[in-house]
Amino acid sequence: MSEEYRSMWKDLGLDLEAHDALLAALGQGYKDVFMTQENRPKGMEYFDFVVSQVHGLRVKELLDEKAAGRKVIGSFCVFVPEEIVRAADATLVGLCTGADFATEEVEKYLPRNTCALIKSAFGFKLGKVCPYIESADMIVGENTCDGKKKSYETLGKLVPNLYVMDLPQVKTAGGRELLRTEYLRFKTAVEDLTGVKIDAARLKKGIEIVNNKRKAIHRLAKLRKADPAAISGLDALLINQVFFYDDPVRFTNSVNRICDELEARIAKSEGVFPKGAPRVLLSGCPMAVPNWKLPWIIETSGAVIVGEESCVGERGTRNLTEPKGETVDDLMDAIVERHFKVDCAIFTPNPDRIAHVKEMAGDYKADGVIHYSLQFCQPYIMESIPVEKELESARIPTLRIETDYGSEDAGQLKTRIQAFIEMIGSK
Ligand code: BJ8
Repeated sequence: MSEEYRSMWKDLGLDLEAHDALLAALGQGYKDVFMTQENRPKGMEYFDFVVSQVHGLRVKELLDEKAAGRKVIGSFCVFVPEEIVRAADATLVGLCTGADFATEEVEKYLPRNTCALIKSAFGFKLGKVCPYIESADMIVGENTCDGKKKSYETLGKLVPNLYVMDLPQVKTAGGRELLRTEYLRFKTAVEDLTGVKIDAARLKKGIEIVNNKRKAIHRLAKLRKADPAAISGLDALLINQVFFYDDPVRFTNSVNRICDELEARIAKSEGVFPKGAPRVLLSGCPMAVPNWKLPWIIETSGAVIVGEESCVGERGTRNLTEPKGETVDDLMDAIVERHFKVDCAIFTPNPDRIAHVKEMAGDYKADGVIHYSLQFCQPYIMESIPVEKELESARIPTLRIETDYGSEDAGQLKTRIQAFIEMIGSK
């Protein structure tokens, strides 16, 4: 990395030595997982570049935006409405939560049996290795699972600019009203931060930009129904991960470009896996960069992942915000309506998610479903049992996995997954 970037990281207060070690590990992990795949679509070069520049050029772009008077907002959850952030000419970035870092230090603040995703957010902050958390003008936490909401009480003492959004846990009229109240409060907070008054025209523009990004992802998802698969699940997951931090318009164009290429591949029956390879749907907790362990094990065991029922995947992107109405009130209602459909496991009861997993398994012609929960994630671990029951009653084989970000269980996971793939492949 250039001297320019090193001084940028220094100015942000990063620990350069720790940061070098993180980048080296990330680079090596990326090479091992992504560069060993064969016949990748050419359009993946763009996403490879974005990942290689995740702490470089992209951070510089954000700092340039800040220098021009725009604001950067960091978030940990798909309930934070990007439409509102864009409407104020600000940029929303997903904060790093996909790798262990500074674990010893983290466990001085959080119990050991906290999920890896929450620990990771703390590790990047405490280890001083995340340029996004350091450059954000506002960090949004949300009251979702117990782990996250209690951890924000502590995170608020470590970062000066934490804003906590309350969220409903039931899909009732009262739940919807709470979401609406909180989105209006968030809109005011974003206006105060940016000094931009959000009017209907700005909201419409914000909705359009974010919807276009989601539509491009829908196009990609549809192309994954092909057999042979034109793109690996790993590469498709990577695109879904980049969704959270790339420039939205550039991202949309890049996804559409790779979709053109995939359409041409499908027309020629060209695939990255042989026709008839076992097809797996992944369902469960979100997988943030660089959490690629499980998909890598699955795809190096001969199966192709054809979809992700996850917030880094279809749960996060499947619904569009209908740009209905001409007033700020109408458009805010549309944003509430859209996000109220997100079927995160923090909701109780949560029948929509179970129905969606089943629907996706059918749509993507999955031979089996692998349900992935992070250890200590009560909402998804609890929900994995009714998900499995429902799928098994529909004769869809299901494997429940609980894991973390470490590599210690990789051998054991490989054995279980290979057996599962063999079973679904022989059906
Ligand atoms: S809308 S899934 S992004 S909350 S893995 S921290 S649930 S203990 S991430 Fe999520 Fe928003 Fe829901 Fe999606 Fe808690 Fe589980 Fe950890 Fe989790």
